[in-house]
Amino acid sequence: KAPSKIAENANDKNVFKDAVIRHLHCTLGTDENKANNHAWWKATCSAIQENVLEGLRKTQKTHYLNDTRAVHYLSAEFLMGRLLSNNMHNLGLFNTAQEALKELGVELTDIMEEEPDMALGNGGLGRLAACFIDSLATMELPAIGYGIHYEHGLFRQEIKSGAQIERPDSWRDYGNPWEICRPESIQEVSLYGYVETKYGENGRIQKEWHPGLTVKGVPWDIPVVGYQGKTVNVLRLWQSEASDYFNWDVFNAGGYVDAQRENVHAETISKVLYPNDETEAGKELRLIQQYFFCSCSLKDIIRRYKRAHGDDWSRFVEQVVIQLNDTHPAIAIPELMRILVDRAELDWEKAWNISTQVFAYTNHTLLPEALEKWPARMIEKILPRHLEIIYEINHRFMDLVDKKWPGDNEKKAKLSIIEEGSEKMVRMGNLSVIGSFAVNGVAEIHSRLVKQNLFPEFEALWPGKITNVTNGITPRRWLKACNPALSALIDKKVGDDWPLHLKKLEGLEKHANNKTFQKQFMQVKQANKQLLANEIKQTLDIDVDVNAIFDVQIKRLHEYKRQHLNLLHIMALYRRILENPDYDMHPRVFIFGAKAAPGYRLAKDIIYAINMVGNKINNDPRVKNKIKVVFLPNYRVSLAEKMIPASDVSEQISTAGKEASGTGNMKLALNGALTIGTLDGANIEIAEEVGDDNIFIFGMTVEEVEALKAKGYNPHDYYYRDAEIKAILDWLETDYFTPGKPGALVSIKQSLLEQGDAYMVLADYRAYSDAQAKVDEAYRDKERWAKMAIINTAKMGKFTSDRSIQDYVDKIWKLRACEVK
Ligand code: DL6
Repeated sequence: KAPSKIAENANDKNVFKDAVIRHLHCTLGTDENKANNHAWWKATCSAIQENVLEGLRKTQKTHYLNDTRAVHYLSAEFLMGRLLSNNMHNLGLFNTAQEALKELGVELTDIMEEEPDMALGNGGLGRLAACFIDSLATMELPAIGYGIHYEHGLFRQEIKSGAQIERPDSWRDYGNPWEICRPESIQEVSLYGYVETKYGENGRIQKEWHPGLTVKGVPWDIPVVGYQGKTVNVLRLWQSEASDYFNWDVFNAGGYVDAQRENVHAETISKVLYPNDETEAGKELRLIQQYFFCSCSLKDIIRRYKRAHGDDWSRFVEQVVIQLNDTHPAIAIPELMRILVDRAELDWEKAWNISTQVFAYTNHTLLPEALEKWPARMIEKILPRHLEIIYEINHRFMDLVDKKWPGDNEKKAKLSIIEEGSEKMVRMGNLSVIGSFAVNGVAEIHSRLVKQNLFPEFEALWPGKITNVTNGITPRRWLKACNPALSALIDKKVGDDWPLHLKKLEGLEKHANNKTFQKQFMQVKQANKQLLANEIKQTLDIDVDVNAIFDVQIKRLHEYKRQHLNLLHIMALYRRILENPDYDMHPRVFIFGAKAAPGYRLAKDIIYAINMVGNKINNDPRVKNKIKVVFLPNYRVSLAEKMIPASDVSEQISTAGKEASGTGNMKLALNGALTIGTLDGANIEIAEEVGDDNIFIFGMTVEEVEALKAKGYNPHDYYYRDAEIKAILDWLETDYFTPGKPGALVSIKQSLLEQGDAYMVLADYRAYSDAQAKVDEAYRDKERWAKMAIINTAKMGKFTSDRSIQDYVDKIWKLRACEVK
C-alpha cells in the first residue's frame, strides 16, 4: 500500500507519525527505541522532504510546459540557516508535526536543535539572498538560485579567555537530508592555459582557449518551499571535483599520486567560504571560486534554454534574466560573451546585445575596500580568454565615453574597466555596470549615494539605469517561525494571512493604546526574554534579569558598524555608577553577537574588549546588576532566531553613509524592538514608517559626516573637550579590565585617536549617549514603551522581502508568476 502523503493529510497526526517511523526504519535503519534526537530529526526531515520533492517535481514540470521566463540569482553566498522549521511552516505542517512527535515521545523543539545551520554566507548579503529565494517561491515566480556548495561554511566562533577563535564549520559531516545530488547535470569548467588565434572562413578571427586544467561542477539542489507550499523552486549549489578525464589520463600514465594531488587541487575550489565581509580578498582561489560557479551556472542556464529553443538565440533575452548579487559573479559577463562569440559563433555586436539585456547588478556597499578589483595578470593566468574579452568590452566602451565627453581623459580613466597603475587592475564594479541593463542599490539613501558618489558618470551616460530596491526580509522565518507566541497574538488581531500580506500588520496600530493588548504584547516579549535568558545561562553561566532592558547589537563586527561606540557607552555607564552608587538607570543587559573576519585585527580586539569589560562589570558587586554585558558566541541565523524575538532595543549605529541598508534592523523592529540608530541605510525608511516618536535617531547625517570630513576631522578635539570620553579612552590603556596585561585594549584607543577615527565614533559619542538616556526614560514608562513597540511591529509591512521582489519584478526583471496546481 502506497504511503499517504503528509501534505494531503496536513492535519492527520497519524499519517505524519507513520511517515516519520517509516523513515526511521527504511531510511535510517533504526527504530523508535534506539533513535536519538539526531535520528528523529533526520527522519522528520525525510518525511517532510517527501512532500517537498512532490512540489518540486510539479513546479519544474509546470515551468517547463509553460516555457517560463525565469530569474537566475547568482550569489557567492546563501545564508540559509536551518530548514526544518521553515519548511514545516511553509507547508502548514508545523502543528501537526509537533503533536505527532509528542505522541511518539519526542519534543520537536529539541530535535530542531540537531540541525546544523547552512552557514554558506557571511552576513547581510548572503541572508538577503536566502530571504529573496523564499519570497520568489512564495510569489510563484520562476526562479533559480545559483551558488557554491562550500564544504565548510562560515567558521564556527569560539571565545577563549575573551578572544575569538575560529573553528571549521562542518555542516555536512553527518549528511544533509534536504539536498539532492544531480550527476546528470554536471558541468565542466576550464581554467588556466592559453589562447590560440585562428583565421576561420571569410577571414573571421577565431579564438580557441586551450585550458590547462578542467574541473567538474557537481550540482546539489536544495528545494526552496514557498509559503503554503505551492511553488517549490531550487537553489542549485556547485561542488568542484576533479574531472574524470584528467584523472584517468594521469592515472594511466602511472601517476597515481599526481592524480590525487590534482584531485585535491580541484576539490579545493569549493572547500571553504571566504570569511571576509566587506573586504575584497584578492586571492587567486577566490577568483577561481567566482568563475567556477558562474561558468557552471551559465552552462546550466543555456542547457535549459536549448532544451526548449535549440540553437536559436533570438528568444534568450525573453527567457532569461540574471541578477548579479554584488560583483562576486561579475565574471559571468565575459563568460557569457565567450560562450556566445567563441562557441556559438555570434558576432560581437549580437552577443553584446544579448548579454547586456540579460544581466542586472545589485550593489551592496560603498566601502572602498569592498569594491572588487582583480590584478589583470591574475585574470590572464587563470582566464586568459576572459581578459581579452574584458579588454575588448573596455575598448568599445571607451569609444562611447569619448563620444559623450570628447577628449576627456580624466573621465576615461575613471570609467575604464582597467585601472592603470603600478599594477593593472580590473574593476569589477565598472564591468558590472557596463555589462548590465539595470543597476540597483539596496536602500533609498544608498542608491542615491551610488548615483551621486560611486557612479555619477555612469548615471550621466545612462540616466535611469541606476535604481533603488530597498531590501526586505521574509516574515515567514523572521516572525512566524521564530516568534510563535507573537504570531499567534497577531493572528487573533488581524487574521492569519499577514505572512503573505505584511501590510496587514497595520491593523495592530489601532490596538496600540489598548491596555490589554499592550499587556499581552509585552507578556510575549517577557516570555521570549526568559527563553533567551535561559540560553545565556546555559551558554555563559551568566544570570540576567528579564525585567532589564535587553539591548541587542547583532551583526558582523566592523569598525563602521561601531560596536565600539556601544562599548564606550557601556564603560561610561559603569564609570557613572562607580562615581555615584545611586546613579539612576533602568537595569540593562547589553547583548552582542558578532563574528570578526579572522584577519581583521581591530575587529578581534573589539570582541576581546567587549568580553573583558563585560567580565569586569558582570562581577562587580558595586554595579548591583544594573548593567550586564553578554557576548553570545557563534552568532548565526539560528541564534538570531532566538535573540531577535527577545530584544527590546535594536542597535543600528553605523556612521551615516556606510551601512548600505541593514536587514537586522528590519527583523528586530518587526519583532517589536525599538531602534536606536543613525540616519543610515534602511534606518531612514524605518523611521519614515514608524514616525519620529517611535525610534531613537541620533548623530550626524551623511551631509554632516561629509562636511566634517571636508573641514578636517580631528578626534582629539572631542577627547580633550569631553571629560567622559577622555576618561573612558584612558581607561582602555590601564590593566583595569585586563589584570596584569596593561595595554591589552589600547588598539581601540589608538584607532580612535592617533589613527584618526575613520568612522567618527567620537564625533557621535555625545549624541549617542543622550539618545541612550532617552531610551532609558522611555522604557520606564511601561505603557509608552508597549505602544511604541506595537507600532514598530505594525509598521514593518514595507520591509517584507515580497515587496522587494515585487520591486525587482516591476523595475528590472519583468517576470510573470506561474501558478503551480
Ligand atoms: O544588501 C544586503 C546587505 C546590506 O543590508 C548591508 O547593509 C551591507 O553591508 C551588505 N553588504 C555586504 C557587502 N559585501 N560585499 N561585497 O555584505 O549587504
